[in-house]
Amino acid sequence: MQRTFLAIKPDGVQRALVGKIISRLEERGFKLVGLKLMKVSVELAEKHYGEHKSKPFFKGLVDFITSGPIVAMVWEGKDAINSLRKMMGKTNPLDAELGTIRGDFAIDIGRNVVHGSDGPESAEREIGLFFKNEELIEWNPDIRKWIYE
Ligand code: DAT
Ligand code: MG
Repeated sequence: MQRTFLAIKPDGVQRALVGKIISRLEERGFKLVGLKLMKVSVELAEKHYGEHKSKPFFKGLVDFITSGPIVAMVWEGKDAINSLRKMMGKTNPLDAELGTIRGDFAIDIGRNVVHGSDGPESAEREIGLFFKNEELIEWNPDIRKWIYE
């Protein structure tokens, strides 16, 4: 089992897509272990997007992610990091397949609705940036045996 960080960005919250996005992940069978609505500080945004510091879109990205509430989540399941990236679709929504979150709900790269960790190191780092240990809940979904062999 693997954990990954997924956030619904301010555009997704403003567009009332929170329920739909969470439903997709729940219905697939992934387990929610952390969830909160929060405003991201500039400091946290700059840390979170640190790898993009030198990019021309960095300031716009930080302005955007701090512009309104986000829904920060940790999801758990088999191959969760890769699987959720696939469910999100490509970074540029116009290249994202239909059936993915970005492919179904977004058009512009700067308004692509969701963030998801892109590997084990970033997942660990991002979960640690957004959640305290005690905010991550250990629980056993009763439905589990119908999802995993
Ligand atoms: P992803 O969010 O798919 O992991 P990323 O880490 O490369 O993509 O970039 C982080 C975010 O920055 C992305 O969701 C949207 C924005 N972004 C990336 N490339 C961009 C570009 N060329 N122009 C504008 N915004 C961009
Ligand atoms: Mg990324």
